[in-house]
Amino acid sequence: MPDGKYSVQHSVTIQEKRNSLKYKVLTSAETNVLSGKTRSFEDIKGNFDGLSAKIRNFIEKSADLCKPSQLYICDGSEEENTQLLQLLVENGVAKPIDKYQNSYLVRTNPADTARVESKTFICTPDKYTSVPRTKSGVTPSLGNWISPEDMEIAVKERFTNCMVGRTMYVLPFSMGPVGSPLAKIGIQLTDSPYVALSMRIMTRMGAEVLKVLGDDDFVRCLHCVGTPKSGVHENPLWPCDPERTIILHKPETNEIVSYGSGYGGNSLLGKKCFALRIGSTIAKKEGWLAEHMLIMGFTNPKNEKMYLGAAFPSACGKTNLAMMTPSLKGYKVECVGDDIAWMRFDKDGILKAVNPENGFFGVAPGTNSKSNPIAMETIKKNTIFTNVASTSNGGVFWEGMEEEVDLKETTITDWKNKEWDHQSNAAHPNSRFCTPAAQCPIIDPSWESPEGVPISAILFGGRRPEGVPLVYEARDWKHAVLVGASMRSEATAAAEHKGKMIMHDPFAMRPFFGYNFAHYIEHWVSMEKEGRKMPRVFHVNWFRKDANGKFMWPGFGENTRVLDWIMRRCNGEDVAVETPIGWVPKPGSINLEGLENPPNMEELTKVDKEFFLKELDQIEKYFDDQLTTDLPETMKDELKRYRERLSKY
Ligand code: O2Y
Ligand code: MN
Repeated sequence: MPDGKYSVQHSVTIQEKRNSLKYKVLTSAETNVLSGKTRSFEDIKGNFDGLSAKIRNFIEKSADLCKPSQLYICDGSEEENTQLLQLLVENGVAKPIDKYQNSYLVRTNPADTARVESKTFICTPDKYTSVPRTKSGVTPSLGNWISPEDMEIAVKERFTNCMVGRTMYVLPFSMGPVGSPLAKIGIQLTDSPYVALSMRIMTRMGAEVLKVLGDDDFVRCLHCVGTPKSGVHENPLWPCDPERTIILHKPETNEIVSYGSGYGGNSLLGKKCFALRIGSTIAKKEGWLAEHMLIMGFTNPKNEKMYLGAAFPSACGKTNLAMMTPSLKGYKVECVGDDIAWMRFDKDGILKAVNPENGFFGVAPGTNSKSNPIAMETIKKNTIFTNVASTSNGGVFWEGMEEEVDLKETTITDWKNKEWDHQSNAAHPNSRFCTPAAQCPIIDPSWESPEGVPISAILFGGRRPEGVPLVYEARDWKHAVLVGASMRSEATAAAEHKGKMIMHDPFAMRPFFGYNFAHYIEHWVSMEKEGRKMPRVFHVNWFRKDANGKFMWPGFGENTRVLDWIMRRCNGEDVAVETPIGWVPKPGSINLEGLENPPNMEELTKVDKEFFLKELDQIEKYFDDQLTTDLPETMKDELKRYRERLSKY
């Protein structure tokens, strides 16, 4: 056997240990209610027969396929949480982080550390329901389609007997406050106790959800960490099957099936899979919006408060903005959510938003007492850390925490469980904290309001080192849709490209569309209706650089100054001038009081005709390549008007 590899036999031994622990702690004759039927699992924790017929049917069908040895119906209780954490610690999967109360570190298999976009599919009978028609020879970049037949083959091939010797956990969860008219319910079946614990943080999970669900339908989520074809687990503490990882979504039946990865977006199925991909398909059918947006409250010194949603691509600082500490006196930020917004116009025509999540699954590296002191406070208890480094005095460490940890006094164990060499990454760049939102010191008092919070403004943004002003406001709703559809941001193109490129990421949803992006544009356009108060829409760019590569805008808490300008626009103040790209700040209208090095506002608000003509060429080429004939007429008209405005400028 090669060094560091274990046979299935070995992992079964660990499984047996796991089982024996579970039996000791959990099995009770009263809860093991089998109604005379032979089931494919031998042992049940929880009241199976108390579940609705639809849930029992889902479990039985899945268990027939996966053949788990135990079934564990999670109730979401504190005791259950403690037992599962104990199981992970005793098995060596989780390590307590003594410095923080009830917090743990888990290290994954290094081959399973991020979402895998290339293995994520939407399944519909007709391909173009899922993805747009692309130009021949162009690599499609707006999602992957799979046929129902191929999905069935993929599922059978991977899931048959995949849970033999394992426990199938049943997780009833609500996306959105339990019982809210904006919330939706899912049931996830998984063989990962780590996923069960994380879902308890990221969603409202447990018995109360079952009560609200009654006999109604739900989103069916099936997840298995998998076993490689060879039967050999690289690391039995983190079983996975990277080669055969697949994440499937079937909007027609509201089904999500995920195999091979225990990590984040691949396994916490309430998040990207449900709240965005399946969510966006439900939203289209029902006439609302499921978006990759933070939601925040912003209050000025006059005690006027507004809520806004902001869509930035992954890794553009959404969590930092959602928890921003304002640099200006008298302003206040309160956080409703850091990643996803479900928004619906109410009967009075006001756009209301809920955060469907219950926790933050934030990127750890770069988070520190300067960039996000609120997040640093939030994670001090009840947090599961994944792939961060640990310190010899019982704490955690990652890149960006150099000032917070005495590196001379402590030794660091890196994310691969080796003594840190101070050369390579101590924490994986995609390492995470998974922490309850309710612990956030600036959580908004209305964050769990069942009807949601009223949205006055929507922000689109990205990392644009060149050309794009600090802030501008869209002219009207159709123009706003074009601004969202044209979003671009600097990002690492792909693992094989070292440099950064300006990538298209429309609405920050490129990896998360649940259906054809062209139809998504039409859906956004259709939101504007008589009697509705449309939110004002802005584009922001904190990331402009000067000729020396230095950021031109101070960012972080100083973004208060931009939010203040946005609020004044929403209040109808005359603080903007019209340009072909939209409304930019009038000279002197952004408050720069107290800034030691006043930024070059002329440059930061300038609209460079040549730059935007080139940008428009890029956008038209992108639409032409990626949407071809699917591009809606409204967008064609909008592009035409935009070119005319630019030509005359
Ligand atoms: O890599 C993953 O599995 C997580 S991705 C993620 C997690 C939290 C919030 N946003 C994202 C994202 O990629 O947008
Ligand atoms: Mn995200």
